Amino acid sequence: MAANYPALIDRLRQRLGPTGILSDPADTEPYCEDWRRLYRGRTAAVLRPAATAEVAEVVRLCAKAGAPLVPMGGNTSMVGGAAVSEDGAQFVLSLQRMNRVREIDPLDMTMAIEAGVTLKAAQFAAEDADCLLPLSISSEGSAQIGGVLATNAGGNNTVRYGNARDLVLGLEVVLPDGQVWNGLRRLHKDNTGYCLRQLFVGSEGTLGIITAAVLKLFPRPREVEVALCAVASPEAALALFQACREHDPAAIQAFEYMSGAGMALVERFIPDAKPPVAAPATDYVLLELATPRRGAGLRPALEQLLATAMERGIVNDAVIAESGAQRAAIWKLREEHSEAQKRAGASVKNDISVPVSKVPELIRRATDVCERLVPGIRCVPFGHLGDGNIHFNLVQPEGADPAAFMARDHELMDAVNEVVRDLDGSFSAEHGIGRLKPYMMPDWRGGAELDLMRRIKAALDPGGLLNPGKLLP
Ligand code: 2HG
Ligand code: ZN
Repeated sequence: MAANYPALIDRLRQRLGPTGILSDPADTEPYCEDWRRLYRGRTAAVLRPAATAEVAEVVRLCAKAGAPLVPMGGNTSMVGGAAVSEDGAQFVLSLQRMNRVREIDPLDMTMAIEAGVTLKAAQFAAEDADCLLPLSISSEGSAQIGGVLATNAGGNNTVRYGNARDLVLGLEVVLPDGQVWNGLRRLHKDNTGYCLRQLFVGSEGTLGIITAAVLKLFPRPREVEVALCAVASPEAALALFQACREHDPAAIQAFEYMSGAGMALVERFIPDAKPPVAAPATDYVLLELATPRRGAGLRPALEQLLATAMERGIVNDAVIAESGAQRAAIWKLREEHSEAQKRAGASVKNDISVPVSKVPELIRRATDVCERLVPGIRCVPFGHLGDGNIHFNLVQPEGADPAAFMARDHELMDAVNEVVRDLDGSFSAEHGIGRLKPYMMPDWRGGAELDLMRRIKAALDPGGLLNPGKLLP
C-alpha cells in the first residue's frame, strides 16, 4: 500500500462520513471479487460518495495522492471490468449511493438519472411515467446505469432500439482531475463540436466517472406477445428471424437464440424452469413482439406467422404466453442461462458478434473447433441473434478439473476468435474488454486505432489513475 494512504483515507472519511467509506476487510470483501469469480483482489477502502460533488472531491483527493480508483456499479461485469488489483493499491469507487431519478419528462420523453440507480429501478421509474426505457439485460436487477453506460451494454432489445449508447442524450462526468463536466442536455439535435458524451460511453471507467445521464424514453408498448419456439437448427432460427422481418420488422422487440444444451443446463440447475414445449429441442428461439399501438392485433398476427413457419418446416413447436406470468416464465429460461452455466462448473465466455447472416455458420464452426480442442466440452451458444451477438460459452466437461479447464481459456477464446475473424465479426460485442481481453486489443484494434485510444487516455488521464489495467493493453 502506498505510504500516504492512511492520511488520504482519513481525509476521505472526513469528507464522506462514516457511511461513505468502508475499510473493514469484512465490509470491503464483497467488492473485491467479480461475478464470474475470475479475479479476487484487495482494497484499502471502498469509497461510497452520495453526490456528484462528493465524487469530484474523492477523485481530486485521490489524484493528488496518486491513488488509483476502480469505479464500480453493480459489479456484474463478465470481463472483470470493475476488478481491483491483488496488491491492495487501488480504491473501489462505488456509485451505489448515487441512486436518485432526478427527473422524468413524459412529454420530452427523457429521464435524468444518477449512476447508481439499478437498470430495473430505472425501467420501473419510466413505466410509472407511462414510458418505456428499452434497455434490458439479464443482470438488470443489479447492474447500475453508470456501469451500463460505461460499458455500452447491449442486451435483449438492441435489435429494435440500439445499444446503451443510442439512448444517451446527455451525461454528467467527473473527469480524472476532479472537474465536473455537466453535459446533461436533453436535445435530439446539438451539433457543437466533438461528441464528448460518446467518448465516455463504452470507455469502461478509464476516462472519467459517469455520475448521471439523460436517457431517451419511448412510448410504452400496449400489446406485447412472447413466444418460445422449438426449431431444428441455428439455420431455422435465422429463417424464423427473416420471416418475422418480412412480416413486420417494426414489431420485433427481441429475438433470442438458445441451444438445446444451454436449455438443458437451465432445466437442471434452475428451480421451476422448464421449456413449455412438448419435447426437448436442439435449438430454441424466444421471440418478443411489441407495439405502442392499441388494437394492433399482434396476437393473431403472431399466430399466423408461427403457423406459416410451421408449415414451411422452420418451426417444429411453439408456445405463446397467455399471461404476464407466462411471459416472465419464458424469459426466465433465457435470463437464467448465465446462472445455470455458473452452477454447472467453470466456463469460458466468448461475447462475440458477426453479421446476422453468419450466425449459423459461427455456431457450427466454433462448436467444431472447441469440441476438437477439448473432448467432452459443453458448447452453450445463446444470445441476441437478432443483432448478431452470440454468447459462445464453453462449460467444462462434466467432472473435469475446473482449474485445468480455465488454464486453457486463452487457447479456447483465441480459437473461437479465429472463426469470428474469418466471418468479419468482433471479439467483444457487448460486455467490453475489462481486464480479461486487453491482450486481444493489439491484434484486433492495433495500429492507428489503438494508438488513438492511447492518446485519448493520456490526454484525459495522464496519471493513469482511472481503472488501471482495463481496456488498454
Ligand atoms: C446475457 O445476454 C448476458 O444474458 C450474459 O449478456 C451472457 O453469460 C453470458 O455470457
Ligand atoms: Zn447478452
